[in-house]
Amino acid sequence: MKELNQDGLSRRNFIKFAGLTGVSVGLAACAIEPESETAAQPTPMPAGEHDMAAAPTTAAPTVSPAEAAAEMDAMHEAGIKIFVDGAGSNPDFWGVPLEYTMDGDTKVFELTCAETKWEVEPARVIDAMSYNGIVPGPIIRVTEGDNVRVIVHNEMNQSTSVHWHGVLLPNNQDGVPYLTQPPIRPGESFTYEFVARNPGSHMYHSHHNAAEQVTRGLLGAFLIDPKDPAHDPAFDSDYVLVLNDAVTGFSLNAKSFPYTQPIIAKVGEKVRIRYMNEGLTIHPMHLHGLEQLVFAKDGWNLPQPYYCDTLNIAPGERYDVLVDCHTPGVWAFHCHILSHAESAHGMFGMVTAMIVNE
Ligand SMILES: [Cu+2]
Repeated sequence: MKELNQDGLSRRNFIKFAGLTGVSVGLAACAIEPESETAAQPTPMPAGEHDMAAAPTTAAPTVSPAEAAAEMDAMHEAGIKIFVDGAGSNPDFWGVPLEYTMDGDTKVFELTCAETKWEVEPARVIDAMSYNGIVPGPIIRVTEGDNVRVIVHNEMNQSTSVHWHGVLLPNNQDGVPYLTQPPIRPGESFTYEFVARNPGSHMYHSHHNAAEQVTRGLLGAFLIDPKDPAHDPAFDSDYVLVLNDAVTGFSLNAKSFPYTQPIIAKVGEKVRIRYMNEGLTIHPMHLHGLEQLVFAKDGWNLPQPYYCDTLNIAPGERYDVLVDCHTPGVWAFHCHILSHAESAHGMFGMVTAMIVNE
């Protein structure tokens, strides 16, 4: 009997993954290659199939409502256990800084675009496009007033370009093929150069076949620190949270719950979170138990910061928030379009937590 239940569980887990990637396909139907693993999945699972009590199989004996409820609970619990056990195990989740060299007074960065595999979660490895082999790409961080040079190498089978989203720069550095530059063809390199004028949380991403290239992973954070630290409110820790969907599925920093990482803080700390939406749809990010002070939009500090618990982040938008960790506990933190975060099989996708320790 026990063995049959375990079989049933793994079968349903398989259905879960198929169903989730099916949702992604719905969002990105025009953006992905028919032969990709994601596209090969069926259409979204009908709502009724999420209902454990309504999902008998010919091989399994009849499951009582009580057994079905217990099985659903067990799947939820199993996901939470993976998340809690994995807390702190993947510091790279929060971004890898891109090293630079100096050429005179210019900071020189290098990015290589390549087609790679990316594990959104162990059961789902996507055909990604990446900068320097990771999704999101490495964090480029400079200071207001810096001279910046970024050399981009294209090792992919498609042409590409890099757009510096939100950064004020000369038109010919804006990265839009045929509008401001030729595309960077396979095997070619292109050098961008500009002065980092406007401090704030910006992004860099492909601006060529972008619905495919960005949702497959050609994206990253471009942070310009202000010359005067008093420009921003004081904070103890600083996190970039990239929202994505379509090819990566509903993901935070290109990982899906329970393989996301929690923010871990101490009571009294002030945590800065930089939201960036690189997906194709809006994501309202909801933090339990702690208010979010929104102090910047698209890199521009707000004249009147405001508090909220749920912050709508549209594609292309960035928001900077400050969280005062005044109450200890494990606070759920997730997209509040519930189908991006939870099913009868447990939480998935755009879910993490903020752990505030005493
Ligand atoms: Cu969402």
